[in-house]
Amino acid sequence: MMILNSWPVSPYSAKVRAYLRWKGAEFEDVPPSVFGLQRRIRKAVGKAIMPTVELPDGTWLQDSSEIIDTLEKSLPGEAITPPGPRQRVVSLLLELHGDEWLPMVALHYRWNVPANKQFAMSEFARFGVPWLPGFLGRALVKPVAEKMAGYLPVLGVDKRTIGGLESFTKQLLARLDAHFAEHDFVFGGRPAMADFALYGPLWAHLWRDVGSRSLFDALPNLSAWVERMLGPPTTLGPWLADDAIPATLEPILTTLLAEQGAYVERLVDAINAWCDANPEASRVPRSLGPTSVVIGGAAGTRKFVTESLWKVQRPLDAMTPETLRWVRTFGRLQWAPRHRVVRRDFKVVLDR
Ligand SMILES: N[C@@H](CCC(=O)N[C@@H](CS)C(=O)NCC(=O)O)C(=O)O
Repeated sequence: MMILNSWPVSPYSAKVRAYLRWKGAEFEDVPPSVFGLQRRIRKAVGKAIMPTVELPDGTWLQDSSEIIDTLEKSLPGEAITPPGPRQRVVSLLLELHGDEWLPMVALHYRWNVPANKQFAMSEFARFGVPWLPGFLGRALVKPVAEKMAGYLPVLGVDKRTIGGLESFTKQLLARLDAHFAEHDFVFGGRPAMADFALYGPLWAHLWRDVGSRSLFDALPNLSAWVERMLGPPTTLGPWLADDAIPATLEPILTTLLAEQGAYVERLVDAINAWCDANPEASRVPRSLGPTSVVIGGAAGTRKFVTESLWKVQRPLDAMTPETLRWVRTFGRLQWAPRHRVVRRDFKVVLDR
Protein backbone atom coordinates (compact mmCIF):
# COMPACT_ATOMS: atom_id res chain seq x y z
CA MET A 1 0.00 0.00 0.00
CA MET A 2 1.11 3.58 -0.60
CA ILE A 3 2.62 5.23 2.49
CA LEU A 4 2.43 8.93 3.34
CA ASN A 5 5.12 9.88 5.84
CA SER A 6 3.71 12.93 7.58
CA TRP A 7 2.87 14.69 10.82
CA PRO A 8 -0.42 16.56 11.34
CA VAL A 9 1.49 19.80 12.13
CA SER A 10 3.08 19.89 8.65
CA PRO A 11 1.32 22.09 6.07
CA TYR A 12 2.74 20.48 2.93
CA SER A 13 1.71 17.12 4.37
CA ALA A 14 -1.82 18.42 4.90
CA LYS A 15 -1.89 19.47 1.24
CA VAL A 16 -0.97 15.96 0.08
CA ARG A 17 -3.15 14.16 2.64
CA ALA A 18 -6.23 16.12 1.61
CA TYR A 19 -5.45 15.37 -2.04
CA LEU A 20 -5.13 11.63 -1.36
CA ARG A 21 -8.38 11.61 0.57
CA TRP A 22 -10.24 13.43 -2.16
CA LYS A 23 -8.95 11.01 -4.74
CA GLY A 24 -10.16 8.12 -2.60
CA ALA A 25 -6.63 6.71 -2.68
CA GLU A 26 -5.69 3.84 -0.40
CA PHE A 27 -2.78 4.94 1.74
CA GLU A 28 -1.34 4.52 5.17
CA ASP A 29 -0.51 7.75 7.00
CA VAL A 30 2.65 7.04 9.01
CA PRO A 31 4.15 9.69 11.32
CA PRO A 32 7.93 9.22 11.16
CA SER A 33 9.99 9.46 14.34
CA VAL A 34 13.14 11.58 14.42
CA PHE A 35 15.11 8.41 13.67
CA GLY A 36 12.86 7.61 10.72
CA LEU A 37 13.38 11.15 9.44
CA GLN A 38 17.13 11.22 9.98
CA ARG A 39 17.81 7.70 8.73
CA ARG A 40 15.25 6.18 6.36
CA ILE A 41 13.86 9.39 4.92
CA ARG A 42 17.17 11.21 4.65
CA LYS A 43 18.66 8.12 2.98
CA ALA A 44 15.80 7.93 0.48
CA VAL A 45 15.36 11.60 -0.48
CA GLY A 46 18.53 13.25 0.82
CA LYS A 47 16.82 15.29 3.51
CA ALA A 48 14.85 14.89 6.74
CA ILE A 49 11.69 16.37 5.25
CA MET A 50 7.90 15.95 5.13
CA PRO A 51 5.87 14.88 3.31
CA THR A 52 7.31 11.92 1.48
CA VAL A 53 5.31 9.23 -0.30
CA GLU A 54 6.51 5.65 -0.78
CA LEU A 55 4.79 3.83 -3.61
CA PRO A 56 4.15 0.06 -3.38
CA ASP A 57 6.95 -0.53 -5.96
CA GLY A 58 9.47 1.18 -3.63
CA THR A 59 9.58 4.52 -5.48
CA TRP A 60 9.90 7.58 -3.22
CA LEU A 61 8.30 10.91 -4.00
CA GLN A 62 9.00 14.25 -2.37
CA ASP A 63 7.76 17.75 -2.76
CA SER A 64 4.03 18.12 -2.38
CA SER A 65 3.58 19.37 -5.95
CA GLU A 66 5.66 16.59 -7.44
CA ILE A 67 3.81 13.99 -5.36
CA ILE A 68 0.43 15.28 -6.51
CA ASP A 69 1.47 15.69 -10.17
CA THR A 70 2.88 12.16 -10.24
CA LEU A 71 -0.12 10.55 -8.58
CA GLU A 72 -2.50 12.55 -10.74
CA LYS A 73 -1.19 10.55 -13.73
CA SER A 74 -2.08 7.19 -12.22
CA LEU A 75 -4.78 7.51 -9.58
CA PRO A 76 -8.34 6.96 -10.75
CA GLY A 77 -10.96 9.56 -10.01
CA GLU A 78 -11.68 13.09 -11.11
CA ALA A 79 -8.81 15.32 -12.22
CA ILE A 80 -7.87 18.28 -10.03
CA THR A 81 -6.90 20.46 -13.01
CA PRO A 82 -9.69 22.70 -14.22
CA PRO A 83 -10.36 22.57 -17.96
CA GLY A 84 -10.03 26.30 -18.69
CA PRO A 85 -6.69 28.09 -19.17
CA ARG A 86 -7.49 30.97 -16.81
CA GLN A 87 -8.60 28.67 -14.00
CA ARG A 88 -5.50 26.52 -14.55
CA VAL A 89 -3.20 29.53 -14.22
CA VAL A 90 -5.02 30.92 -11.19
CA SER A 91 -4.91 27.49 -9.56
CA LEU A 92 -1.11 27.44 -9.89
CA LEU A 93 -0.74 31.08 -8.81
CA LEU A 94 -2.68 30.22 -5.67
CA GLU A 95 -0.50 27.15 -5.21
CA LEU A 96 2.51 29.47 -5.33
CA HIS A 97 0.75 31.68 -2.78
CA GLY A 98 0.03 28.79 -0.41
CA ASP A 99 3.40 27.09 -0.79
CA GLU A 100 5.77 30.06 -0.91
CA TRP A 101 4.05 33.09 0.67
CA LEU A 102 1.76 31.71 3.37
CA PRO A 103 4.68 30.04 5.23
CA MET A 104 5.29 33.54 6.68
CA VAL A 105 1.76 33.51 8.05
CA ALA A 106 1.98 29.91 9.23
CA LEU A 107 5.34 30.33 10.97
CA HIS A 108 4.39 33.64 12.56
CA TYR A 109 1.23 32.37 14.22
CA ARG A 110 2.86 29.11 15.28
CA TRP A 111 6.03 30.44 16.82
CA ASN A 112 5.01 33.93 17.97
CA VAL A 113 1.75 32.91 19.70
CA PRO A 114 2.85 31.29 23.01
CA ALA A 115 -0.06 28.80 23.19
CA ASN A 116 0.71 27.62 19.67
CA LYS A 117 4.41 27.30 20.37
CA GLN A 118 3.69 25.09 23.40
CA PHE A 119 1.20 23.02 21.42
CA ALA A 120 3.56 22.60 18.45
CA MET A 121 6.45 21.52 20.68
CA SER A 122 4.20 18.92 22.31
CA GLU A 123 3.16 17.70 18.86
CA PHE A 124 6.78 17.54 17.67
CA ALA A 125 7.58 15.44 20.76
CA ARG A 126 4.47 13.25 20.40
CA PHE A 127 5.41 12.24 16.85
CA GLY A 128 9.19 12.69 16.82
CA VAL A 129 10.06 10.84 20.03
CA PRO A 130 6.83 9.00 20.95
CA TRP A 131 8.62 6.62 23.34
CA LEU A 132 9.73 9.43 25.67
CA PRO A 133 7.63 11.08 28.40
CA GLY A 134 6.30 14.46 27.24
CA PHE A 135 8.61 16.69 29.28
CA LEU A 136 11.72 14.90 28.00
CA GLY A 137 10.42 14.86 24.46
CA ARG A 138 9.71 18.58 24.53
CA ALA A 139 13.23 19.31 25.80
CA LEU A 140 14.67 17.15 23.04
CA VAL A 141 12.72 18.76 20.20
CA LYS A 142 13.42 22.29 21.42
CA PRO A 143 16.32 22.82 18.97
CA VAL A 144 14.07 21.78 16.07
CA ALA A 145 11.44 24.27 17.19
CA GLU A 146 14.09 26.95 17.49
CA LYS A 147 15.31 26.20 13.98
CA MET A 148 11.75 26.65 12.65
CA ALA A 149 11.25 29.91 14.57
CA GLY A 150 14.65 31.03 13.24
CA TYR A 151 13.19 31.11 9.71
CA LEU A 152 10.92 34.01 10.67
CA PRO A 153 13.46 36.86 10.31
CA VAL A 154 14.93 35.11 7.24
CA LEU A 155 11.47 35.35 5.65
CA GLY A 156 11.09 39.00 6.68
CA VAL A 157 8.79 38.49 9.65
CA ASP A 158 9.96 40.83 12.40
CA LYS A 159 8.82 43.86 14.39
CA ARG A 160 8.49 45.95 11.26
CA THR A 161 6.23 43.55 9.39
CA ILE A 162 4.21 41.62 11.98
CA GLY A 163 1.39 44.20 11.99
CA GLY A 164 1.20 44.06 8.20
CA LEU A 165 1.38 40.27 8.18
CA GLU A 166 -1.51 39.98 10.61
CA SER A 167 -3.69 42.39 8.68
CA PHE A 168 -2.80 40.57 5.45
CA THR A 169 -3.83 37.28 7.08
CA LYS A 170 -7.15 38.58 8.37
CA GLN A 171 -7.90 40.18 5.01
CA LEU A 172 -7.09 36.95 3.13
CA LEU A 173 -9.26 34.86 5.45
CA ALA A 174 -12.15 37.34 5.14
CA ARG A 175 -11.82 37.33 1.35
CA LEU A 176 -11.83 33.54 1.27
CA ASP A 177 -14.90 33.54 3.52
CA ALA A 178 -16.68 35.80 1.04
CA HIS A 179 -15.64 33.48 -1.80
CA PHE A 180 -16.80 30.31 -0.06
CA ALA A 181 -20.14 31.96 0.73
CA GLU A 182 -20.85 31.48 -2.97
CA HIS A 183 -18.70 28.52 -4.02
CA ASP A 184 -17.89 25.20 -2.38
CA PHE A 185 -14.29 25.27 -3.65
CA VAL A 186 -11.96 27.75 -5.36
CA PHE A 187 -13.31 26.95 -8.83
CA GLY A 188 -16.80 25.74 -8.04
CA GLY A 189 -17.97 22.25 -7.19
CA ARG A 190 -14.70 20.34 -6.83
CA PRO A 191 -11.23 20.96 -5.36
CA ALA A 192 -8.24 22.00 -7.47
CA MET A 193 -4.53 22.35 -6.64
CA ALA A 194 -5.37 25.84 -5.33
CA ASP A 195 -7.67 24.36 -2.69
CA PHE A 196 -5.09 21.82 -1.49
CA ALA A 197 -2.24 24.36 -1.40
CA LEU A 198 -4.26 26.97 0.53
CA TYR A 199 -5.68 24.34 2.85
CA GLY A 200 -2.18 23.10 3.86
CA PRO A 201 -1.00 26.09 5.92
CA LEU A 202 -4.50 27.26 6.84
CA TRP A 203 -5.47 23.91 8.36
CA ALA A 204 -2.15 22.59 9.69
CA HIS A 205 -1.15 25.85 11.40
CA LEU A 206 -3.95 28.41 11.79
CA TRP A 207 -6.88 26.04 12.26
CA ARG A 208 -5.25 23.21 14.12
CA ASP A 209 -2.96 25.20 16.43
CA VAL A 210 -4.99 25.96 19.55
CA GLY A 211 -4.04 29.62 19.84
CA SER A 212 -5.09 30.74 16.35
CA ARG A 213 -8.36 28.87 15.68
CA SER A 214 -10.19 32.02 16.77
CA LEU A 215 -9.13 33.60 13.46
CA PHE A 216 -11.94 31.51 11.93
CA ASP A 217 -14.59 32.40 14.54
CA ALA A 218 -16.54 34.91 12.51
CA LEU A 219 -15.89 33.18 9.19
CA PRO A 220 -18.49 30.41 8.81
CA ASN A 221 -18.00 29.88 5.08
CA LEU A 222 -14.26 29.50 5.33
CA SER A 223 -14.75 27.15 8.29
CA ALA A 224 -17.22 25.08 6.26
CA TRP A 225 -14.64 24.83 3.43
CA VAL A 226 -12.01 23.60 5.91
CA GLU A 227 -14.47 20.95 7.10
CA ARG A 228 -15.24 20.00 3.48
CA MET A 229 -11.55 19.67 2.71
CA LEU A 230 -11.14 17.40 5.72
CA GLY A 231 -13.42 14.98 3.91
CA PRO A 232 -14.72 12.40 3.46
CA PRO A 233 -15.42 13.53 -0.09
CA THR A 234 -18.98 14.43 -0.87
CA THR A 235 -20.50 14.43 -4.32
CA LEU A 236 -18.42 16.49 -6.69
CA GLY A 237 -20.06 19.38 -8.49
CA PRO A 238 -18.96 20.87 -11.81
CA TRP A 239 -16.11 23.32 -12.42
CA LEU A 240 -17.34 26.89 -12.82
CA ALA A 241 -18.55 27.19 -16.41
CA ASP A 242 -16.82 29.13 -19.18
CA ASP A 243 -13.45 29.26 -17.43
CA ALA A 244 -14.94 31.87 -15.09
CA ILE A 245 -12.88 33.43 -12.31
CA PRO A 246 -15.38 34.68 -9.72
CA ALA A 247 -15.15 38.33 -8.69
CA THR A 248 -14.49 37.13 -5.12
CA LEU A 249 -11.03 35.87 -6.19
CA GLU A 250 -10.03 39.16 -7.82
CA PRO A 251 -8.92 41.05 -4.69
CA ILE A 252 -6.88 37.99 -3.62
CA LEU A 253 -5.10 38.02 -6.99
CA THR A 254 -4.54 41.78 -6.82
CA THR A 255 -2.83 41.57 -3.42
CA LEU A 256 -0.89 38.46 -4.48
CA LEU A 257 0.55 40.27 -7.52
CA ALA A 258 1.24 43.49 -5.62
CA GLU A 259 3.21 41.92 -2.76
CA GLN A 260 4.26 38.34 -3.51
CA GLY A 261 4.48 39.26 -7.21
CA ALA A 262 6.94 42.09 -6.53
CA TYR A 263 9.07 39.76 -4.41
CA VAL A 264 8.99 37.03 -7.08
CA GLU A 265 10.07 39.57 -9.69
CA ARG A 266 13.14 40.45 -7.61
CA LEU A 267 13.78 36.77 -6.84
CA VAL A 268 13.80 35.90 -10.54
CA ASP A 269 16.04 38.90 -11.34
CA ALA A 270 18.47 37.88 -8.58
CA ILE A 271 18.62 34.29 -9.83
CA ASN A 272 19.09 35.50 -13.42
CA ALA A 273 22.02 37.69 -12.37
CA TRP A 274 23.61 34.98 -10.23
CA CYS A 275 23.35 32.38 -12.99
CA ASP A 276 24.77 34.78 -15.58
CA ALA A 277 27.74 35.38 -13.29
CA ASN A 278 28.19 31.66 -12.58
CA PRO A 279 27.85 29.91 -15.94
CA GLU A 280 29.39 26.65 -14.69
CA ALA A 281 27.19 26.25 -11.58
CA SER A 282 24.72 23.39 -11.42
CA ARG A 283 22.78 24.77 -8.43
CA VAL A 284 21.82 28.21 -7.19
CA PRO A 285 22.75 28.90 -3.52
CA ARG A 286 19.83 28.08 -1.22
CA SER A 287 19.36 31.73 -0.37
CA LEU A 288 20.40 35.02 -1.93
CA GLY A 289 19.76 38.59 -0.96
CA PRO A 290 18.76 40.29 1.32
CA THR A 291 15.96 42.11 -0.45
CA SER A 292 13.19 44.50 0.51
CA VAL A 293 9.70 43.08 0.93
CA VAL A 294 6.21 44.44 1.58
CA ILE A 295 3.78 42.34 3.62
CA GLY A 296 0.28 43.68 4.20
CA GLY A 297 1.58 47.14 3.36
CA ALA A 298 4.46 46.94 5.89
CA ALA A 299 8.01 47.23 4.55
CA GLY A 300 10.72 44.84 5.71
CA THR A 301 13.75 42.87 4.61
CA ARG A 302 14.09 39.18 3.83
CA LYS A 303 16.26 36.65 2.04
CA PHE A 304 15.41 35.11 -1.31
CA VAL A 305 14.48 31.44 -1.10
CA THR A 306 15.83 30.32 -4.47
CA GLU A 307 14.12 26.89 -4.60
CA SER A 308 10.85 28.76 -5.00
CA LEU A 309 11.77 29.31 -8.65
CA TRP A 310 10.61 25.76 -9.35
CA LYS A 311 7.13 26.66 -8.06
CA VAL A 312 7.21 30.00 -9.92
CA GLN A 313 7.76 28.16 -13.21
CA ARG A 314 4.51 26.22 -12.77
CA PRO A 315 2.02 29.06 -13.37
CA LEU A 316 4.38 30.57 -15.95
CA ASP A 317 4.43 27.27 -17.88
CA ALA A 318 0.63 27.20 -17.86
CA MET A 319 0.31 30.72 -19.26
CA THR A 320 -0.72 31.51 -22.79
CA PRO A 321 -0.29 35.04 -24.19
CA GLU A 322 -4.00 35.57 -23.60
CA THR A 323 -3.97 34.42 -19.96
CA LEU A 324 -0.88 36.53 -19.27
CA ARG A 325 -2.61 39.64 -20.66
CA TRP A 326 -5.64 38.81 -18.55
CA VAL A 327 -3.65 38.19 -15.33
CA ARG A 328 -1.98 41.57 -15.87
CA THR A 329 -5.37 43.27 -15.57
CA PHE A 330 -4.97 42.55 -11.83
CA GLY A 331 -1.48 43.98 -11.49
CA ARG A 332 2.10 43.82 -12.59
CA LEU A 333 3.55 40.45 -13.51
CA GLN A 334 7.08 40.68 -14.86
CA TRP A 335 8.63 37.37 -13.94
CA ALA A 336 11.12 36.48 -16.64
CA PRO A 337 13.39 33.59 -15.60
CA ARG A 338 16.28 33.10 -18.04
CA HIS A 339 17.52 29.94 -16.35
CA ARG A 340 15.24 26.98 -15.84
CA VAL A 341 15.38 24.70 -12.82
CA VAL A 342 14.27 21.08 -12.61
CA ARG A 343 13.90 18.66 -9.73
CA ARG A 344 16.51 15.91 -10.02
CA ASP A 345 17.13 13.35 -7.26
CA PHE A 346 14.92 15.44 -4.98
CA LYS A 347 17.05 18.55 -5.50
CA VAL A 348 16.23 21.70 -7.42
CA VAL A 349 19.06 22.04 -9.96
CA LEU A 350 19.72 24.22 -12.96
CA ASP A 351 18.64 22.62 -16.21
CA ARG A 352 21.99 23.13 -17.89
N1 LIG B 1 8.66 22.25 -1.17
C1 LIG B 1 8.39 21.20 -0.21
C2 LIG B 1 8.45 21.78 1.18
C3 LIG B 1 8.35 20.73 2.27
C4 LIG B 1 8.70 21.29 3.63
O1 LIG B 1 9.24 22.39 3.76
N2 LIG B 1 8.38 20.52 4.67
C5 LIG B 1 8.68 20.92 6.03
C6 LIG B 1 7.60 20.46 6.98
S1 LIG B 1 6.04 21.16 6.55
C7 LIG B 1 9.95 20.22 6.44
O2 LIG B 1 9.98 19.01 6.56
N3 LIG B 1 11.03 20.99 6.59
C8 LIG B 1 12.31 20.49 6.99
C9 LIG B 1 13.41 21.05 6.14
O3 LIG B 1 13.11 21.64 5.07
O4 LIG B 1 14.57 20.87 6.51
C10 LIG B 1 7.03 20.59 -0.52
O5 LIG B 1 6.19 21.21 -1.20
O6 LIG B 1 6.82 19.42 -0.12
